[in-house]
Amino acid sequence: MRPLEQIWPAEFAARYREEGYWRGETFTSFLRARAAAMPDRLAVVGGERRWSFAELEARAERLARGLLALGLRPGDRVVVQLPNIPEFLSVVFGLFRARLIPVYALPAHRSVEIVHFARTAQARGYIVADRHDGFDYRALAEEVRGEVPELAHVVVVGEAGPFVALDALPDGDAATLPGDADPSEVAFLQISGGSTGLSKLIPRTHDDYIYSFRASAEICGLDASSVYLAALPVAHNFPMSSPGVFGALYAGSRVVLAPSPSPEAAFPLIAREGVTMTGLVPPLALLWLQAAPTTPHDLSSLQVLQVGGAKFLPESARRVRPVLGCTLQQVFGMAEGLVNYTRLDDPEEVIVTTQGRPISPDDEVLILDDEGVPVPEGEAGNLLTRGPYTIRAYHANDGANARAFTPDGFYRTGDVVKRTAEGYLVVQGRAGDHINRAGEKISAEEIEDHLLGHASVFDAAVVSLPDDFLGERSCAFIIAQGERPKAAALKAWMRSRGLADFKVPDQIVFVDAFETTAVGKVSRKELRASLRRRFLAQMEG
Ligand code: OOB
Repeated sequence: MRPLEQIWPAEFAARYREEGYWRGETFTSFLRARAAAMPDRLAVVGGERRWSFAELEARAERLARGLLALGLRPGDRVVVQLPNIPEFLSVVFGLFRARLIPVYALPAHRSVEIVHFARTAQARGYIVADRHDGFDYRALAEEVRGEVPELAHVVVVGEAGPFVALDALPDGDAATLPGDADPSEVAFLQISGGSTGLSKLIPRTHDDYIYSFRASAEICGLDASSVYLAALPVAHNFPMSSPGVFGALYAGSRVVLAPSPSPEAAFPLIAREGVTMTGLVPPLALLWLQAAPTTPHDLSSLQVLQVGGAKFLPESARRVRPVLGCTLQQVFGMAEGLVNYTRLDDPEEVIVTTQGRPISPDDEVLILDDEGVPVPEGEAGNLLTRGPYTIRAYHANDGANARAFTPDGFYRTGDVVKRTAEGYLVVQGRAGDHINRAGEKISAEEIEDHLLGHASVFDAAVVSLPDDFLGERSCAFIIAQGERPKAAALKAWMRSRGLADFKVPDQIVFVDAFETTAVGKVSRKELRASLRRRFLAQMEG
């Protein structure tokens, strides 16, 4: 396997530095600077804990020493699977301090996903919470370690069981701490939405990622008086860096971590902490719009509500200002890089009808037809992009790299967009076959592969169907062999395989056969499209 790298050609790297996008900062250097400049200012609030910038830095430093004393070595990959608790931040800053490389897993991931991340990243460590949302991550860690013995060190926030407690890490020696990272080094691996097959690993450098959240914090108007609520799981790129918890800390703002994005959990926190900004996926924004008019909690501190991860329809977008009394900001981004924002002072019509424009003047955007020719202004086409914070390659995945990147380094996003005369993007849909279920991306292919592992499944095709609440839900069309299994039993079987819950098909439809053409089997893509079309036509009929 190649070493962890993310290489921009020299002339691009030189330009990005010259333009001042890449400033040579690292996660460790920026936290150190904030802790020195504003040691006592409150940085992180979660549960009963309230940590200042100085305390966050001191905790990160202690963890860095402890993790090295445990036997991890700079450069090792460590899968981090933590919910929205303050330790998420002390742990990742601790990893950065020790030059360990976090691999961010979502709390919803289960053994199938974690084993895949651990193997692909060749991870040696795994950091989990003891329990969260009724699930025991120590049991998951035992299962994963059964399959990936190289995962030598499991560290648990809370009751450790058979593993090492975060609070009981050995006392390492400060002299063992490495010097600060080279800012052009890969700082962590993020998880791709998984457009085809299993999730890919996205290597992001200090230079490129810090630029993306520093510029995001500016666009979003964050400063030391701002209070950012992380409502979505912080391991996701949106609440992590758009501007997310990192952009907020960079700007000297306070980060408040919500245990859940539900109105019941988030509204009291908004009132208590004076939250000024937060980000949601569309289905949650709808729930908030429904709950806000009758809530006893004072939401008047909220100035900006960001919505992104999936398309927010204009009818819903229009309700944000009247109902919540704050500005809507649409966010269209991807873990691979490019992030677009509507600007806070844009006309309301632009805010409700577009998904914003790129962060950087050096974000290059191409909108091409299927032959690779630019479409006329205002028409829909495939979005490709290249720029100072968009990756040039996935980690150790030549096949995906050949498909996802052009020879001159543009990333094929798979999204179909239009561009307005003012340069704002309007998302129309996408070319690929993934399901965007409330912002969680599900690869049709990955789910089909699992279904084919069931003895009673002869063939399966997974498609997205429109859903009033989720935006899209997943539907598996299945040809059974032998007796048709019960849909509920099939779903339970999928879960028992160790697949994240959000990937289990919402709906299962048994069919006798799939279409074939005279030349044999149609492509999976056409098959999915035609099953979807016929099913929707039947529903309407
Ligand atoms: C965010 O990142 P990912 O990596 O989970 O998913 C990226 C994909 C995009 O390619 C697009 O298909 C879809 O999610 N998407 C949207 C959208 N925002 C993301 N589709 C329509 N409208 C939007 N506003 O989802 C992500 C990363 C950073 C910031 C925000 C979202």
